[in-house]
Amino acid sequence: MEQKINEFFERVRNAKSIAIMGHKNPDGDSLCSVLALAHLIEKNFGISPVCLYDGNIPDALDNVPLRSRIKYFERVDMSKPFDLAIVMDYGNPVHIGGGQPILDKARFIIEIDHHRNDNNVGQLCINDDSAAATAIIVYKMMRQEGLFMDSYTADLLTLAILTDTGNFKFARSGDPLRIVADLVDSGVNIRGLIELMNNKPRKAVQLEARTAANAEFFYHGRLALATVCKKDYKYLDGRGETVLNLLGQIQGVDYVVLIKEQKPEQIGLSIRSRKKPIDHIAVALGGGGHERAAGAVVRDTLENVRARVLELFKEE
Ligand SMILES: [Mn+2]
Repeated sequence: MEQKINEFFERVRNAKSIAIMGHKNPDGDSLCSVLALAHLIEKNFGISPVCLYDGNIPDALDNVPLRSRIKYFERVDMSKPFDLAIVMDYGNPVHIGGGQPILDKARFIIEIDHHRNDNNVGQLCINDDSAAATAIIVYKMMRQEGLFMDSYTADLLTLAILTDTGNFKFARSGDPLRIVADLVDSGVNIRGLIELMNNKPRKAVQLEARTAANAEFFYHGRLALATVCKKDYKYLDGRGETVLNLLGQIQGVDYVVLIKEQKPEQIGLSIRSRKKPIDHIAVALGGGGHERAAGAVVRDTLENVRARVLELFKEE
């Protein structure tokens, strides 16, 4: 790892153009890790990376520091290849989305990720699936290299760790807490950052509440299944984490699945487990993720996907 990080900074020093992107439909870790790394590179190496995204950025992330420096991928000049393309937090090549042509042309590709992934796209991979967020890897890279960190970087790294660990709930080691403790000592205000993200449209929160209220329960109440249909999907802000959290608080519920009809015959799934790993279920549906928080996108009808989910959970 140490050597890979050295190689990373060597390549950054020699690059004249850098593009950084996260996964499609960015979440807090994806967006903030991209911005934190770009800002670190700019402040420490004097080169300003282009930050790219594809899909929708949730309104809850509108107030993230430096949010305005991230560009929609279609607005980037594709005529010249980038010396370095850095993909972060992407998990699976399908999540690169519209950024793929940039990778195809780039002179060198680096990935920085904390998802389990056997299908790497990077020529240099700084991956650690024991890290609770991609931002944890960025923090370690920053410290190893002895980089200067300002309050933007500290806020962005904290936001990324808070969102991906569900405010530390999913921490599997002391790392996220130790790192955020260090960031707080350097001036980060956790409460202020959480308040920054309370920025969802009213319709989004109302939809989340309604979706949770209409959930169905299977297998003696161990599986909670909630559905967002096509006409409501446009109001959903992000993945529907609030729905997953609410249903996961119910006595006896071990698994929560949120089914989202993104388009006719394009169904997004978010799967959470309070006990056993369930990432194999996401993999069986063509997706992936973490042991207890995974997802997939399936090209099929809502009814068929729902039936497959119920079938897969029969064994659990
Ligand atoms: Mn992440």
